[in-house]
Amino acid sequence: MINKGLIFIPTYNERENVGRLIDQLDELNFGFDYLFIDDNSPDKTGEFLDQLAIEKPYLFVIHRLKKLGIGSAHIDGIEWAYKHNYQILITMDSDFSHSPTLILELIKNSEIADVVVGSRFAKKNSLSEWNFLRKFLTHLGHLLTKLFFKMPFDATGALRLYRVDKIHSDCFNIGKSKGYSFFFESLYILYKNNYNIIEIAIDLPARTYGQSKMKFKDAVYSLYLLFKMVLQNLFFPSSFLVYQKNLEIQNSVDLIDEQGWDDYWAKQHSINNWLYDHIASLFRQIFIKPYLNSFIHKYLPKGSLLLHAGCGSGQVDFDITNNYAVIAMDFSMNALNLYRNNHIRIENLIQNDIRNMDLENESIDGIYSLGVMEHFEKADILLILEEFRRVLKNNGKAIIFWPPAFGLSVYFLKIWHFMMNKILSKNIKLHPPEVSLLRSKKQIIELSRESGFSLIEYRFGPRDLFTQVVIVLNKVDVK
Ligand SMILES: Nc1nc2c(ncn2[C@@H]2O[C@H](COP(=O)(O)OP(=O)(O)O)[C@@H](O)[C@H]2O)c(=O)[nH]1
Ligand SMILES: [Mg+2]
Repeated sequence: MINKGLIFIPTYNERENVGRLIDQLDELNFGFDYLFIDDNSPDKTGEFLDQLAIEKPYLFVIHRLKKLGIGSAHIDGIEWAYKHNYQILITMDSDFSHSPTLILELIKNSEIADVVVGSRFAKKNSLSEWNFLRKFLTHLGHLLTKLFFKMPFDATGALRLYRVDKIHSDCFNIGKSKGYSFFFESLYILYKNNYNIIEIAIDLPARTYGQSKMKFKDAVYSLYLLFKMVLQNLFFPSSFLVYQKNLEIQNSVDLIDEQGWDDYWAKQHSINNWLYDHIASLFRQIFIKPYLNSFIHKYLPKGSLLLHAGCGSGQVDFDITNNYAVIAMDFSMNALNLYRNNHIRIENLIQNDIRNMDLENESIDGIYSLGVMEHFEKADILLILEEFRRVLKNNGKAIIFWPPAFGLSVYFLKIWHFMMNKILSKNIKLHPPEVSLLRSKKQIIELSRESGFSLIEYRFGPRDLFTQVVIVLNKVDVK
């Protein structure tokens, strides 16, 4: 049951509107508190609100010294809602472009959603009173946020409901916007963090009194921020995540790191490897991630329990952790720390040698592993597959990405090493040695037979630019 709600409204020169708006809100009798943040409006909206507040103990007014922007007002309003432990927060404009009667519908939907947004695109002609330029900007904003963020919502409107009792408050601290771009930036962060967002259809009449505070420079900044966010998402996808700082890593103290993996993960951001890291990361985002997704979805039903064996920093399985219960396992604590920062849902984080895992027999539905096998000798690969077989349920799948000696990335790496070490005379080693690059399909058929798996798919193709062989093994009970 919701018993503590706040309606937040920013104001700048809205004296003609606020009195009537408050009357209408009072009439609807939601029993919510109201918070106004006024930026020292020259028309004395702030003083007028103070007068009303004398008789209305549920009306709060914050005065800021000067016009600091609509986004910054929303951020302050949201922070105030968290500080005063409201369960839900509704935000709207003061100019009657958001009808107070819509609030009821926002509240109705808050039972099933974390965020409810008013959408001007769900109905035809919802912007009929607006001028051409404004309609154009609104539609352009919608088109771009849909196209670049794959976010199907009206992301630039201010009529929203937030379940502050369910949303991590850091979601509102990592954005950069002070102005109108706050709306799409904040919604994208919520979307990326997997909060459940739903829309209600609204009409948006033009404001009653006064004029819009939106300036041309707001549109230009929004466009700039949008492209910046697209790039940021490609190169640093985790920067929008509010991660599970508190999730504990189950560690094994007696591991011996023969191959130097902890050092490898500690050095991730060293300056020498900077360019390589970014090219590799971009490649993983664009090619490997959707490729991996396609295999996982093909062979494993959503929601099943998966093991990511040798998870590293987990740059490619963000979508998977959101749709499956994933146990991430790695040798290196540094890798597991990075993994935790890159994901918002993780079933468990375990430091283990994948040749000897602390997991129950037949407890896992599927395993995936990328760029791991090539670092082990054949005897160890057999030990790994034996462990996979032990922990997988009958009919469980192991999906393995294994770079072959004839793959393009191997040539690329050779050239890179040559350039760095011979031409630039830098002594660079990008990762521990690859002792077992895959050689042939025959090798895999033999390996799966020796380890008691049946090979159900072997793929080498253009979708990842011929860099990985993907092997899908099925555990069949041979008893
Ligand atoms: N506190 C504060 N409120 C603002 C600021 N800019 C706009 N607003 C308020 O935000 C709401 C929406 O602004 P408006 O000018 O109607 O934007 P539009 O509807 O997008 O044209 C109104 O209630 C404004 O008074 C600002 O810099 N500070
Ligand atoms: Mg308006």
